[in-house]
Amino acid sequence: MTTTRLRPSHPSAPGPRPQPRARAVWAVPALLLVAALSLGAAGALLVLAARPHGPAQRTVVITMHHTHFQPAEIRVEPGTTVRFVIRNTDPIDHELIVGDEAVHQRHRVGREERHDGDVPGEVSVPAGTEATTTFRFDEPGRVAYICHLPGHEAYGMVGVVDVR
Ligand SMILES: [Cu+2]
Repeated sequence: MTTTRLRPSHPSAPGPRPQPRARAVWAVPALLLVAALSLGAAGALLVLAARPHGPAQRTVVITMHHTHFQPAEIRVEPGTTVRFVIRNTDPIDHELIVGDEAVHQRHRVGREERHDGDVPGEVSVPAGTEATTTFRFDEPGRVAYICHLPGHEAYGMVGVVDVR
């Protein structure tokens, strides 16, 4: 954009008048301003197109305390990917399993000792530790999260994600 014209070596030699150069200096910021405004509008349109129903990603902190989930109910919009950060403040181990009824039934009768986060929405949380797992909620409805260690569901270690 900037063009530098070589001046004659002698300072008093006749050359171009300063007037046209001053105009060019003004033109540069004006063009940059227009470019910035255009990019801003385009950026806003891109964000709107990518998020038709609000934020698509969310972090939810869940505390395990006295063999209960806090909170025991959260609400998300369909299409949201939730990153669960789960803090076990109890002196005993817990787990968080989120999924449909078939998933929960499988965990009620199965004997999987550990969930190290390979499966989305299934994670063990040893006593006094914190773990994370990510799960995407696509369809409207109610999706449970449950601790399936023996006796914990019956004791009330159950929560629900209200997707709507
Ligand atoms: Cu538990």
